[in-house]
Formats: sequence, structure tokens, C-alpha cells
Amino acid sequence: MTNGATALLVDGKNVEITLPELSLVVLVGASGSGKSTFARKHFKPTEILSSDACRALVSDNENDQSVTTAAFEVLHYIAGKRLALGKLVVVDATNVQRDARRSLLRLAREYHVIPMAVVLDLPERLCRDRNAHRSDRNFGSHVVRNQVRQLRRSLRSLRREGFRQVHVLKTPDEVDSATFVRQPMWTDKRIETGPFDIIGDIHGCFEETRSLLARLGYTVSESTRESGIRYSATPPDGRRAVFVGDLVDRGPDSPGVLRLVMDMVEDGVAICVPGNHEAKLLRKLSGRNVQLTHGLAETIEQLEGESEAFIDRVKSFIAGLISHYVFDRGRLVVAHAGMKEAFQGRGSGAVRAFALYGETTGETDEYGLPVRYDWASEYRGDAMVVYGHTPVAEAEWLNNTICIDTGCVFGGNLTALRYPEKELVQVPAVRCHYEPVRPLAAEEPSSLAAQHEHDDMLDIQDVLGKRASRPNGAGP
Ligand SMILES: [Mn+2]
Repeated sequence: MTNGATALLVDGKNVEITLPELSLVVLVGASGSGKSTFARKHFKPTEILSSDACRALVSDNENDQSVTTAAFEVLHYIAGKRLALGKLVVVDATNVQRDARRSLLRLAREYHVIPMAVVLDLPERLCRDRNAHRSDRNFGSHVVRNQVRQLRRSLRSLRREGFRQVHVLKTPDEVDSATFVRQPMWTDKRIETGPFDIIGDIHGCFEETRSLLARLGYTVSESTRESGIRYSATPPDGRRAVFVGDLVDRGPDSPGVLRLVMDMVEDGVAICVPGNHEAKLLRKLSGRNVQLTHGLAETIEQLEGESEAFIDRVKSFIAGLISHYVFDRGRLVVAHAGMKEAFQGRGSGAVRAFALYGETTGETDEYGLPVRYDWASEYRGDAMVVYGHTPVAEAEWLNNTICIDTGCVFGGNLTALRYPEKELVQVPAVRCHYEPVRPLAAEEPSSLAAQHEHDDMLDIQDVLGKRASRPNGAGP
């Protein structure tokens, strides 16, 4: 989920700022507010891109305001190169104008990193006095006054502009005491090397999940507590289960699947990424107006027998799920609908949408269904990508990627991939739980895929808050 603002005010003035590894830090402050000193104190020289330094690079004079445009072209160019490589960027420029920030936010979006604003909101007099002591800064006091005024005006809109974190330091003490705590991206599980058992789309097929876990060597026991059934799973030596999402909807026992997976995750024997069906269920449980289609009605009905505490647990579980994970020193990526190389390990709305829904071209075909961009057929990444989302008759490798949604709820199989063995383990559905519009047939995989696209389109429309409309069937 999103990284919230995590500055902590310790004993009233010490500010601790949590800094995700893949961030674009935008310093905001008038001339003389101490941005460069602050940047040098907390960041490596190569992490800091300063507008003054770029002015000097192009003109030999860091105070030559007439080369500002060229200087920022250089700054943006280097920033882009660093962000592409996954390197931290700290922009040391006044950034008090919305236009200046807009181009930086665009860069953060382009490279799917977290845009963060750190505002040095110091008194105008202090900034002016500091500038007065510098022989190279002979601009009039009106310049600083305007910058402070623009900064104050900006404070209200920084979040709305798109900064995911905004930290405002208001006194020299706060500036002096601020510290940064670097942390890996939430998607980064590179130090976890497995072995893993990655399990495909379950869709409420509780019985098959129990069978598959048994087949994989997991012992699952249950006890009855005041709060209901509590599962306890013991994996085979050193292994962990990884669920690719779409735990719920369509099938006979979504609450049972949720309970089992939540218990396993809580006990540290499983990891779970969200599917589009979890995302939609969360919106429904949070009171949003979503259509009870594609098996959601069944889930809601099944959840009616559950306690409020269970519903709350489901909500916070789903809300806490991270879009995708990078495991094993970068060799394995797990995401519900897949993950193209450029997005792996990064964090943005687009990355999350890709993880949940896959990539669509933005166009629709003659039936009004979204045209899918086939990322897997063009995938050239080194990391193996294991995903689900689109039911296929057989799990097959394509360019180091594999879809393990084999349509259990439609009467297919529930599939797991053992990693690093690359061994598929399957159990057949006990029955067809949910009639697909067209049969799940090996010779006709595209028809089911097309039906699934339709689901996604409705889900995406829910996300966008638009009215979901059904296509008329035949095209124009
Ligand atoms: Mn899905």
C-alpha cells in the first residue's frame, strides 16, 4: 500500500523522516533557507542535483540566472538517468513555484518512484540575513520575499500536486535535528531466497486449497477459538507459500480461504499479494458503491455469517497488501497480473494498477472490451515473473514468465509452482463452481480470456469511479 508521511516529532522538535530507497526528494525553500547545507549533511554528493551546480556546469557561473532553462534541462536529464537506475535523487533548488515542481513530479511518475517534498519553511528575515553575508548573492530582498510568499502558498497544495510525503521544517532547530532513515521499498524482499510454493488464483475454492497444500507437504490443523476457527499450517522444511491473489469471489467458501491465508500470513508461513477481486471486495466492505458482479455477490452473502471482527480483519488485511514482491536477490517477481521489467520493485499508481489488472492499451475492441497489451510476449527481463489473473488451460512458460491461474473455480485446476525447482503441482477442481460464459477449453483459451478482460474493465471503471456499463454484446 502507499507509504504515508512518516515524519515523527520526537520530544517536540526532532523530526525523523522515513526515506524509501526509490524516492525523488524535492527540497523546497527560499534562497538562504539552508537547502544546500541540509542536503550535504544527509545525502551523498552524487545524490544531490543542485540547480546552482547545473548553472555552473553550463555557464561557469552558478549565479547566472539567465541560463536557468538550460541548467534545469541538465538537472532533469541526470535525474532521469539516476531514477532509471533506481538511484535516489535529491533536488536542491528553490522549487517554490508549482511549475518547477510539476516537471519533477512528472519525472517521479515516469520512473515510478516516490515523490517526497521536504520544505524548509524558515522566517524570511533569516533567509535574507544569510544571503546578505554571501558576496555572490546580491539580488534584492524582494526576491526572497517573493519566494517565501510562493512557498507559503504552496504548502496547502503539495499533497494535491502529487507528493506522497510532505515534511515541513519550520525552525532552525527542526532543520538541525531532522534525520533520514532509509528503508528498502516495501516491494523489496530480495533478501528472502525461498524456497517458495507460489499458489495461483483460488477464488473461494477452499477444499482444493487444502488439498493443494497437503500435496505440497503442508500440514494444516485447526482449532476453535472464541473468535472462530484458527488455522495453523506447518510448511515442509524451510518453505513458504506465496499467494498470487484473487483469493475470493465466485467459489463456495471465500471466508474460509481468507481465514486460512490470513492465519498463514500472520504466522509468517505465507506471503500474499493482492488481486483485483480483493481490491474490489475492499471497496465494497468500505461502503463504496460497487457492482455485485463476477462472484462478488456470493462472497458478500458468505460473509454475512461472519463477525464484525472478522470483516475488520479482512479489511485491514487487504488494505495492507503490497502490490507485488521482488524476491531472491531480484531473481523472482510475484504479482497478480504480472509485472513488466521497468516496473519491478517500483512504487506508483501505475505499478499498482499493472499488478492488479495487467496492462491495457487504452483501446477497446469491436466488443467494447479493453485491448490487452501482451507484456509477457515482449518480456526480456532477468527476473522470473510468476502471476495469475487470466485463466489458462495449462500453465506454460513464456520468456521467463508463467501464468498459474488454471481456472480452478471454472472446473480447471488449482496450480502451484515450486521455486526454485520450477515444478508445477496441481489438484483438479472438485467440480465446476462457477459456470464460465463459455467453457474453459484448451482449444479456445481466448474466449475465457476475453470474458476476464470484461471483468477487469468493470473493475477498472469502479476504480475510476465511472459508471460501469455492459457492452451490448455484438459490436457495431
Ligand atoms: Mn484477477
